[in-house]
Amino acid sequence: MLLRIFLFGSAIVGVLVAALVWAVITGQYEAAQPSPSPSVVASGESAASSSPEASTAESASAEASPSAAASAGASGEVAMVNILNSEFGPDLTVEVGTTVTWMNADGYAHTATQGSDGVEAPDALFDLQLAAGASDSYTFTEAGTYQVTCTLHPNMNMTITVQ
Ligand SMILES: [Cu+2]
Repeated sequence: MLLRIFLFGSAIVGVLVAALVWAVITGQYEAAQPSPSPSVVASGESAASSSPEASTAESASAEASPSAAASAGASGEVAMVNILNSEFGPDLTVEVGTTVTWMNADGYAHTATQGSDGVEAPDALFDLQLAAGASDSYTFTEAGTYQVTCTLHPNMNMTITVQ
């Protein structure tokens, strides 16, 4: 009996995770859609943006697009960090007020935590728990240099410069 309950629960969790992953993927795809010219080149970019690495560049270059600005709220810009193969990817330089979203494209958990070498800073402003396929955001409201690490993988580090 307990085993049956456990199996049933596992199935429900599996469906929920699949739905979440799908929602994230679809959301990203739509966000990347408003391309100025639907030419052959643009459709090529859209196809490429379905790959996790390309979506980082797409989001970074899409800061002038209306939908990207709208999702950030009041005058804030947005930036995306795509976590893949236990790497944050390139360091970022953003404007004050930018909302940075970390998207975990790996099949296992990460964190995006203010700190370095897997250690959370004593006064950390953010400690985002990112399950497989999950994303979460932090809005940088003050200029400065922010070290970001994953408390589960100490070799995962990046720097965000806010100016
Ligand atoms: Cu990690």
